[in-house]
This record gives sequence, structure tokens and C-alpha cells, in this order.
Amino acid sequence: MDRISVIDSHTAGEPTRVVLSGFPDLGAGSLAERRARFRAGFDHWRSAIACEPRGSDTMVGALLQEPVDPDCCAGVIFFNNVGFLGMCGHGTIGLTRTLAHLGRIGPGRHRIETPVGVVGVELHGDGRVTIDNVESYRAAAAVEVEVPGYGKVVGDVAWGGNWFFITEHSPAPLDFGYREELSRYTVAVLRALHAAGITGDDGGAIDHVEISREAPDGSGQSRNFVMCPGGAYDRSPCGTGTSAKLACLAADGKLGEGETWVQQGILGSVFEGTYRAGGRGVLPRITGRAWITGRAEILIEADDPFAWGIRG
Ligand code: PYC
Repeated sequence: MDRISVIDSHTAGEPTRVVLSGFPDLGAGSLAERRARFRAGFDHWRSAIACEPRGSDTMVGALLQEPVDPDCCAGVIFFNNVGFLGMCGHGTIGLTRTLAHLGRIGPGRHRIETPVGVVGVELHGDGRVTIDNVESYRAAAAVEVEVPGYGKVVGDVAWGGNWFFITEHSPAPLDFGYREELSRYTVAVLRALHAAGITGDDGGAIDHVEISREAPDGSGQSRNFVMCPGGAYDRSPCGTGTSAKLACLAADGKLGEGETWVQQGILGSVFEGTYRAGGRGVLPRITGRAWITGRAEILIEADDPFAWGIRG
């Protein structure tokens, strides 16, 4: 029987499962090289951890790794029910909270290695976590795509550690009660982007669609609805999505360096974002909070017909 030790948390409603031990050795090399080995040889371990019956469509796994850079406190590879994420903002906040829970880090600034680069994290005394995310930028503005059943949709293509299509067009208010309609729409937009061959730079697949508008609660804040790869919407305001949004706001001259952007997710939970100017785009700082929800030993029995998860 295989045994995998995990700690679960949620960040603003979105779950993260940090894998501490029991995972096969991925060898040495960069986090991107280790992620390639994970994908090629151990994908069934991903589905065992992230998919039903042990996980769910919303679960983001965070495989803890030894960093290459000794200045980093940890390395991590993020994955979900269908594959891998470059970076994951809510997951990094959950990982930081988990490392603090284990006593591996204390309040202050730390660095974490990911397959798309090193990110900074700051654990505040009150439990909030700020991420210094990878440089984020808008690759294309006002891109048009014809979406079957919805017509022409216009949005920006932006990088925030994952590729996003960000639009203000929505068939329904950004209210939790409309989550099924919003899910159908954003999945349709994602499919239309793929069918039209619209990608990020270097053919990078756009795997997140973000609707971004004023919140319907009269707060004057912005709210988003983010569809993730795998068909589940982000319960949190999405750290990489907020980073991509900051890049678009900066490119449009709508948010200045150092100004705070309050980003609600579909549950109304909040991340705060600011940025410094970068070489091509912006260097985002995203602040949010995570809570520990469980500690478990995942067991994989050899004769279990769903030992390696229910795979789509
Ligand atoms: O917070 O960056 C994020 C994220 C990506 C997918 C789910 N959450």
C-alpha cells in the first residue's frame, strides 16, 4: 500500500493540498524539469491525489520539493484534476500558511521556486500572506473571438503565471447564484479560443478565462469569475488571474504603481493587489489569507479499482 502525507487548506475558499511525503523521487534539476518527469512518468499519482474519490475538480495539489536555489525555503509543483499549473497564487498562499503551520517558516520574507520562476512570499504577523508573483503582462488587447451561442466576445490575453483571457462580457451578474451559467459561458469561451487558435506568447495555451466587472454588491470593488483548466471555477479571486488583471489595468493606465486594487472572487472573498513596474509588464504583489482544514495520510490500495483516481 502506498502512503502519501498531505496537509489541506483553503485560500479565500479555494482548496490546496500540500504533498509532504510519500511521493516518488523526481530526481534533480529545475522545477520545470522535475515537472516534465512528473507529467511523463507519474501522472497517475497526480490523479490519485487531486481527482475523486480523494480529491475533487476544485482541488489544487502542491508537491513540495527541495529547491535548487539554497536561498529558497521550498520548491513546489502545482497540479490539478487535469494537469499542471505554471504558478498558482492561492496555492502559494496555502503553501506558505502550511509551511508556517509546520514550523518550517516564521513571519517575514521568503522565496519559493516554481516551474515558472522564483516567487517571493511574505508571511505577516496576523496570518495574511503576500506573494511577489512572477512578472505579469498583457500580450494582446481587445482580442475578438466568436463564441457559439453567445456571439462575439472581446477580451485581453495576459500572463500572470498562467495564460488568461480576460473579458468584461458576461451573460449573467457575477453572483454566486449564477455560477452554473457563468461556468457554461466561460467553458464555451475557452473552447472557442482553442478552436480559433488564439494563444499566449510562443503558442502558450490559454487555460483560464476570467470575467472581470464591478461587484454587484454596491461596494464599488471589482469582482471576477475565473474558469480554471479542468472545468471548475476558482472559489478564490485567483492570484495569477489578479496578477494578469493588474497587468491589463497598468497597460490601460487605469491603476498606478503602488495603488491598491481590491479583487473579489465569486464568493465575495478578497485579495488585494498592487504592482511595481517591470521590464515588460508589472511585478504584482498579491495579499490573501489561507486556513488549514486538515492533515491526512492518503492510502492507495493495490486492488482498489479507483486507486489512481477517476480520470476524465
Ligand atoms: O490562485 O492563481 C491562482 C489559481 C490558479 C488556479 C486556481 N487558482
